[in-house]
Amino acid sequence: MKYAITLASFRKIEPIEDTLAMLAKQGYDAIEMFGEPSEVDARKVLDSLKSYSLSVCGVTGMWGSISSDGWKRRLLSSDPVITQASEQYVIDCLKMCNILGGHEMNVCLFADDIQGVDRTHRIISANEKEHFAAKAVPIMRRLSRKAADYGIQLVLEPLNRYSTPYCTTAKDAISIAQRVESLGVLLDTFHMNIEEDLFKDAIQSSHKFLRHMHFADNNRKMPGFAHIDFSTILRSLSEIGYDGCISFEPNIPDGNYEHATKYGLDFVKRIAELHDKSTSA
Ligand code: LER
Ligand code: MN
Repeated sequence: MKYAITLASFRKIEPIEDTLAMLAKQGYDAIEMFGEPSEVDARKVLDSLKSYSLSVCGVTGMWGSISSDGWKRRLLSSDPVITQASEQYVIDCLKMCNILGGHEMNVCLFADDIQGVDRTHRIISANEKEHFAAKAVPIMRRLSRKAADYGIQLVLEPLNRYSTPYCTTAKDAISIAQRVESLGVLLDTFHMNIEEDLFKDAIQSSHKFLRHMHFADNNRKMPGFAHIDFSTILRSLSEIGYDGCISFEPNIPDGNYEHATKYGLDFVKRIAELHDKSTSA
């Protein structure tokens, strides 16, 4: 298993080089570069990565409110200027990913803001979901082909309803991935905890498409700091023979991440090793 972490989590804390030095010391294998190509000097980062023997698994798309420009990134907007800019955004990220030697980029589906919905229990009907899924298919086909030119696979990530309601479950993502050649799925434990019935079922049903995992606890802290059952998740991943990255995606509200990133990584590694021992015994 390869253990990675999203650099977006550290973006506001310190220069990238300092984060890389710490993560390498703590035992991470790889990073996910944040998808802000105009802010990243990819060749400089590549030099630092080499000196710390860290690799890049891919790029985290900065969709939605995680970035000040996120609102512009709406692949399902009804405004063609916005959709074209959003597709160009993915292409710019693919170019950066390619320079960094990464092989994946996540896509999350946003459309225009829905007026008049209950923002607390935001859900859309199955018919509306299918309408947006059908709209997503040709876009994802175009972008997946472009990604393949760079040796990169796009992975569709369901988010939770409070972020965007168009693709919120493994089932939603699979329904699109089945219609797009070479599109994979990324499952994120934080979002799954809100939207899925069972972690185990969501993982098992995704086995043909699952290429990447984001790990965070139910409060977006590192695993082991709240109450998601990572043992069940890791057992389910082992049962489907998952061999992709486990990439941590924590929120780090203050600069003191050293204990959390080390504790969370060791916590997950310990559980994974226990499962490995019990399956090989
Ligand atoms: C956002 O909540 C998220 O999970 C990210 O992976 C989006 O790129
Ligand atoms: Mn995620």
